[in-house]
Amino acid sequence: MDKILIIGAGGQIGTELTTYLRKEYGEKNVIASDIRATLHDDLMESGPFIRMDAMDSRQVYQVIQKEKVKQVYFLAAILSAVCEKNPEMAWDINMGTMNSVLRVAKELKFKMFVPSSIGAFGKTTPKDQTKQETIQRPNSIYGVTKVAGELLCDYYHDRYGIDVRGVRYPGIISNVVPPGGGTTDYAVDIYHKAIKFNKYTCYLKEDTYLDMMYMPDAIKAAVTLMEAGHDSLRYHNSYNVGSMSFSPKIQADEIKKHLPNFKINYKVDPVRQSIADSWPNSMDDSAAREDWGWEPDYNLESMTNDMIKVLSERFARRNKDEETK
Ligand code: AKB
Repeated sequence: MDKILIIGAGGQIGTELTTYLRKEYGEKNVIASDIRATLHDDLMESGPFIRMDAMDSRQVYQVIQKEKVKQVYFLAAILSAVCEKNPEMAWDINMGTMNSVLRVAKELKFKMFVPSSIGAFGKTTPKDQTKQETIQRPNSIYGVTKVAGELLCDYYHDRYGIDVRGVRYPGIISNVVPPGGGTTDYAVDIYHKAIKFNKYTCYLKEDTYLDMMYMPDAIKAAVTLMEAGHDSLRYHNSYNVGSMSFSPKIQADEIKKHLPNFKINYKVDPVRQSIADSWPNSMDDSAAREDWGWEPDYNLESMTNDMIKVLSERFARRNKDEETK
């Protein structure tokens, strides 16, 4: 079995992907790494962990060579809203870490997964059923790093033969680790606030459509693409993948089917609204479906059923634990 390294294992995708891959490929074969000194107890206890600064290519080289790693899931990145607060840091971290790991890939020749995002599109991109190949002139610094990252991965593939693959993720919704600092984070927070308080104040306008995906599908996309035959891939990296597209109002209406007293109101944050307005309403993912059999399992209805069930049970358990303390 190939050894797998997850870079950024403590993040929103990394946490669940590490757990999934350890179950699938064996705990010892999946090494979690992060710049943080320690991760959630479950991850620390279920398999190996290495503290690593992905900006430091010497350190990355040493870990990958010593552990004989053959596959890397590269998930270190700062999300769009935080990027906008400090564009210089956004460039340094998002590009610096990717550049450092790609350089090591050139020497040690491992296979890589590097995600891009709907953030790689911009105001001049056609908004509905956005094509795989289309205008990419993003207006946010996050988007600039995403397009530059896509191109850099293409370059390493074409010039050095590195098998680097990736998808353009929509906003990702998870019930395990909350996202940090994205434009699409409202779509997660809304479930927490609906269950706890029966109300939510949204920072995007009610009719702002965005592409979204439930975490089990996000993991499925990464793993299915990594397992696909190399020759069936036309694009290698930056495949559009979609599963659902909705606005805050539509999501709130779906939540009301479970919590009829739920109320949503709106207090628009101009920075995140402007980023959301520049992103697609929905992506055409036919290339991913044709080349490697992409097919999501969840839509808004099934995701909402699951989110409300899982979170309600968790909050009830916590309340009970508090009472018995
Ligand atoms: C963000 O909102 O920044 C991310 C993304 C869509 O890439 N969730």
